[in-house]
Amino acid sequence: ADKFPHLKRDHSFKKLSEKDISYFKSILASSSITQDEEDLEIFNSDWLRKYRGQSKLVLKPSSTEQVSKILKYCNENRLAVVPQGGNTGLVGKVEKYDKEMQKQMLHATHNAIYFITGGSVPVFDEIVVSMSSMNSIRNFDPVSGALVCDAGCILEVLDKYLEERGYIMPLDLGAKGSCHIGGNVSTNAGGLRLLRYGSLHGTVLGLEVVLPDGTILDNLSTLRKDNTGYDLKQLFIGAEGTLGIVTGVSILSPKRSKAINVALLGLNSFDQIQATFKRSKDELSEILSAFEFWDQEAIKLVKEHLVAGAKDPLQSTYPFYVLVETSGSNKDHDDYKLNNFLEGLMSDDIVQDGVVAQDTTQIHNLWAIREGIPEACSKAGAVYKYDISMPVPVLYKAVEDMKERLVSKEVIGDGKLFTSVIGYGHVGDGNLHLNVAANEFSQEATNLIEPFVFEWAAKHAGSISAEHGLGVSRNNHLHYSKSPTMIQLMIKFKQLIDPNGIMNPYKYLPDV
Ligand code: FAD
Ligand code: S2G
Ligand code: ZN
Repeated sequence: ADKFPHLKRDHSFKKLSEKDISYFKSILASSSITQDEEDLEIFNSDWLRKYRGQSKLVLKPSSTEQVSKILKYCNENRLAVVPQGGNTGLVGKVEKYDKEMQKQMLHATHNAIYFITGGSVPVFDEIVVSMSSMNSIRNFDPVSGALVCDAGCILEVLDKYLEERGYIMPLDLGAKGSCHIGGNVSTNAGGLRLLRYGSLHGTVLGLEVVLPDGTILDNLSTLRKDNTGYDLKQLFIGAEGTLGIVTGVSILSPKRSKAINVALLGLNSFDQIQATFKRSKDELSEILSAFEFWDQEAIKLVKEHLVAGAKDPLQSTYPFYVLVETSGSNKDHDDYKLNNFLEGLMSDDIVQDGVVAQDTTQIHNLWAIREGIPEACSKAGAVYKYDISMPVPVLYKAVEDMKERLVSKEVIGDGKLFTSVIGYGHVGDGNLHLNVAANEFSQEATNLIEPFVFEWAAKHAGSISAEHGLGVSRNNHLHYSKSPTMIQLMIKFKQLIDPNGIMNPYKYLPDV
């Protein structure tokens, strides 16, 4: 809480008592209860080990019924709760660090400085309900591809399970090795495959959710069509644990394509990226499965920090790079289409250079460059991260306008507050990851970027959070992307479903 001085502990929430602990001990195995200070550490802090909650208790239920009993008790006793998945959620709050602290953190974990919400970390002494013990796969239908599993299943584990059966998870994130499908659903995660398979609002067929009063909402349908009444599951997709705990997920998994191709292109301008993107939709359309971009600052950092051992096969720094992936059923057909596409781009001088991966190792290496960018950025020092969406034509203008602003104020460059402005992201989703690297975090630096970046998004009909959600850092900026009418309706929903406000308090909606 010291990190968010504007937040005060809500005293309508009771403090944990021995009576509470003995109740939890009566319904959970002792191995599902963590009270030891040391052991609490990992649940009380995010990837950075920088942001600390003060939870005195972590519960790890192993069944939906146990989750139901926990919430029923917490609701009746006004005990606040934070659901936790893989604890990789990203909606950060810039903190003031001293240089020493920064250095430690670079190696704290994953070498990554992610300004992580604490969306999944307590702000005060909320009870953490970790879903890590609910990680069973319940059912898979090899005809439809419908997978039903516990919310605590790790995304990569599910993808491997499906791979053995010729199917694929319809989402892929850099955090796949740690994040849970329940956390993905709760943050409505987008990621690298959204262009091909769409959002979780489309691929999730049903959810099992425990409401704040302990009611179990069993909507674990595997039907592709069910038009009977309000589509209630949609409310919980992206709710970030503020309306209940997702305990089960039913998701439609597509067939895994046999023929995968990946090409890396070097280009001179963002206009050329747009022209390439439009052509890829014409010429690769049904086999296009990813279209990611990054700029020269990004590749410079990846090379500088040799992240993921990534090497730049194009051997020179173009102003822009594009990674195009196709996924189809016939390698010869796809090779023909992709080569045609690339030849056309080269002969029309839209692309300066290009390389097509010749085998799975080269495919992995090209993806390693893209997936290594966040980590490389974090090694650039103190990185302010903004995950914004806007119409594709202005996608890179956000980077240019930010750079121009910092140059005009003479605050970027050697010995200045900021060192670089970096742009990368999911072109097809109109989703830019704008990173502003500073020498250190300070209110002065923050004030130079915020609210400018939020105003910019609003002015360009964009969103202040494309895929990472709100957490504790975007909730008070929600008005840049949602009208007062919509925010009021969200508050009404929250009050209806969670009248005692015990679910993940202090986050997601504006502070009252
Ligand atoms: P946590 O971080 O544990 O929780 C996230 C939120 O969901 C919290 O508010 C928590 O309270 C809530 N929650 C978690 N589980 C449940 C549950 N079962 N029921 C109710 N509420 C729950 N995101 C993207 O969208 N696209 C990307 O490309 C992407 N790449 C990433 C790359 C890296 C390296 C990292 C670290 C993160 C990335 N992310 C990306 C962020 C992504 O949103 C999260 O990693 C992931 O979706 C959250 O899953 P988790 O299990 O870690 O959830
Ligand atoms: C991505 C991951 C985190 C970040 O790489 O697509 O969503 O913003 C991001 O660097
Ligand atoms: Zn992303």
